[in-house]
Amino acid sequence: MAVPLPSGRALSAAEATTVLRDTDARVVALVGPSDAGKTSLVACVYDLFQQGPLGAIGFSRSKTLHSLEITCHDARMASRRAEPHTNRTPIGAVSFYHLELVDTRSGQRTALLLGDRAGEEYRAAADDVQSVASLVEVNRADVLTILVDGKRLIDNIARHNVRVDVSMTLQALQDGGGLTSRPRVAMVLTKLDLVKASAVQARAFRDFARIAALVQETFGANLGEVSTFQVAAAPRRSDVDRGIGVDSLIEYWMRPRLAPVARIAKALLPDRMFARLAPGNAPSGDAL
Ligand SMILES: Nc1nc2c(ncn2[C@@H]2O[C@H](COP(=O)(O)OP(=O)(O)OP(=O)(O)O)[C@@H](O)[C@H]2O)c(=O)[nH]1
Ligand SMILES: [Mg+2]
Repeated sequence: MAVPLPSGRALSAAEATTVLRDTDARVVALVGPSDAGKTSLVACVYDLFQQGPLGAIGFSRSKTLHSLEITCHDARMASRRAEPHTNRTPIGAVSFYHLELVDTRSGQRTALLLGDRAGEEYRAAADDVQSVASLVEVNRADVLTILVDGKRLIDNIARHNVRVDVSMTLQALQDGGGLTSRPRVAMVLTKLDLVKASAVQARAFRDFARIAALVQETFGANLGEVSTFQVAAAPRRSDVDRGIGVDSLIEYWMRPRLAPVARIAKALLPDRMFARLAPGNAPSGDAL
C-alpha cells in the first residue's frame, strides 16, 4: 500500500488542529501591517536553527520544510537587494509553519505553529470586526506576536500612525472576540538595524516603549501578559547580526501555556464562537 509522503507545505488551519491534538504545541499569531516583517521573522527562525541550536533549544523536525525553504530563499534574495523589496504574502488563508523544538536540558519537545498571513487582512479586520472570527490563528493563539515596524518608527511622519495602527488592530481583535482565550502578547520592534543606525533611535525606542505600555493599559485585562522584544530578522546593515533578539522571542513562544482562564458561560457566547473555543469541537475546514 502506498503511504503518501508529507507535502512539506505550510499547514492549513485544519491541519494545524491535528498537530495541536497530537503534540504539545503553541500557536503563535504573527500580527502586523503589510511590510512589518512577519514572513521575514519566520524565515529567520528557521535559518537560525540551520546554523545549530540556540542556547539550550535545538531544532527537532518540521512538517513544513518545503515552505520554510521557499520562505527563506525569498527572504535571502530580498535582503540582498539594495532597495527594499517585498515578497508580499498573498491575501488568502493563514499559513501555519511548523517547527518542533527540543529543550536539550529536559528533552522536552514543543511544537511551534507560526501563523502568517497578509498584513492587509489585519487592517481589514480593523474596519470590519466581523472578520475577526475568520482569523483562526488569533482566536486560538497562545502568543499574539504584534510586530511594530522599526522603519516606520524612525520616519518623522509615519511614526505617528504606528501607535494608532496597533491600538486599532487590538481594539478590533477585542471587539470581534479574538482575545477571549487571554493570549500572552509579545510586542516586537522589528528592523533593529535601521533603528540603531538612525539619528532618532532614542525617540524610536521611547515610542516603542510607550506603545507597549499603552497595550498593557488598554487591553491588559484581556491579555495573559505583555513582554517586549527587539529583533533584526533580515538586517541590511552588517553591523547588526541577523537574528539578533530572536532567541529570546522563541523562548517566550515556547513557555508553557498559562493556566486556562475560567471558561465563559456558553450562553454568553454565540455558538460559532464557542465552537472555536472548545477543544476538539472545531469544524474541520476552518479549525483550531
Ligand atoms: N532592514 C531590515 N529590513 C527588514 C528586516 N526584516 C524585514 N525587513 C524587510 O521588510 C520588508 C517586509 O518584510 P516582510 O517580512 O515581507 O513583511 P510582512 O509583514 O510579511 O508583509 P506582508 O506579507 O505584506 O504582510 C522586506 O523588504 C524585508 O526584507 C530587518 O530586520 N531589517
Ligand atoms: Mg508576509
